[in-house]
Amino acid sequence: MQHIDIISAVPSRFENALKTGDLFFFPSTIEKHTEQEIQYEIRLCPALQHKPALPTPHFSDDLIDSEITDHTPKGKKFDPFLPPYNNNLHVGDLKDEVSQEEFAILLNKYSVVPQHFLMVTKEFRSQASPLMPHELLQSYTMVLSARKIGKKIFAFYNCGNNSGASQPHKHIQFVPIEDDGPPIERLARQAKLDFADRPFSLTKLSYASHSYRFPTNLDTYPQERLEELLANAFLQLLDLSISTIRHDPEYPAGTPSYNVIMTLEHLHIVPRRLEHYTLEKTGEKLNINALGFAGMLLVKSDEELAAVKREGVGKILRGVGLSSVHDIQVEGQMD
Ligand code: B4P
Repeated sequence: MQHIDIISAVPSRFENALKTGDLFFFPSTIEKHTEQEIQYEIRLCPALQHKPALPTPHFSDDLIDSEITDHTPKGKKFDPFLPPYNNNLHVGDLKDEVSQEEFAILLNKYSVVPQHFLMVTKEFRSQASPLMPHELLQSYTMVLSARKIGKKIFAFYNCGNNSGASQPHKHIQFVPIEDDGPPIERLARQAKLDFADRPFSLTKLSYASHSYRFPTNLDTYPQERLEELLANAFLQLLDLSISTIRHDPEYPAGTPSYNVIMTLEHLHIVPRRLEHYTLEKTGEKLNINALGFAGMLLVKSDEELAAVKREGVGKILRGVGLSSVHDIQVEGQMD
């Protein structure tokens, strides 16, 4: 299937899966919340309290499908991202012609935002592994194809044990954007850059984040050149994230965790230290994924909403992220 066909099919496939009961939709309300001149979005979704609990797996680079995720009724372990797929959630397949890697496009079975979908590797690959050039290319082409038919989406990837991911099988997620992009994008757009092709940091943020601005004419790039640019941008941001992590003597051992956010205009990587933030008064754990670092928090009760506002989104994100150690705009490959 072509990217445009996938994007065009998602709305009707979403409605159908909802009707057949193969997809669960959890209604929510959004509150805008401003701190230090940054406008965050806090989504209150009490219905998620009734989402079936899926066991938290351990991530590793060499996981095999028999070792992962939840259990079927017979007690056999089960990976929801391996074929055969539920026909009502499976929108279609994509193939990267150069690497020959195949992906399945699945509707998010537990959807908070309508038309949220996933691109999963057909063969098991680890969610703790970095995005490969062809995965960046396929993701960006999806975002670009949406724009070509008047739709706005962005991609995110929760990488590693402490990134907020709950599935260890490699999956990149896509969600529609309602207005002019997620909060981090509005901030990134305001950044004045001295060097167009170098990573930069958003200094208003309370935590380390590394961003790269794409050239405005990426839609005219031939595939090979586009893949090279995306891979290069990703590597520079990943280098900076690893370098940020190396400044933290208490960083957990093992493969580093980080969140990736890809919009039409920017790529962002946010290194992660912890999966959950523990709320001070209640001791409850708040799960933060890449959407949290896009500036979109998710809470499941009025009490959690009040606690998040009381403690502050900036403090919460800093709590699960790292301190910024790099200059505003730097060349990649720093110590
Ligand atoms: P992960 O990378 O593993 O983790 P996640 O997005 O943080 O979702 P999680 O599963 O931890 O759910 P949570 O309660 O935090 O993503 C796995 C994805 O696969 C998820 O989207 C999951 O729903 C989906 N999935 C699982 N089993 C599936 C199956 N059999 N078939 C197809 N898809 C399957 O959050 C609940 C939901 O809200 C998640 O979708 C999450 O992405 C979304 N969300 C979180 N913050 C949000 C925000 N601020 N705004 C809107 N949505 C938000």
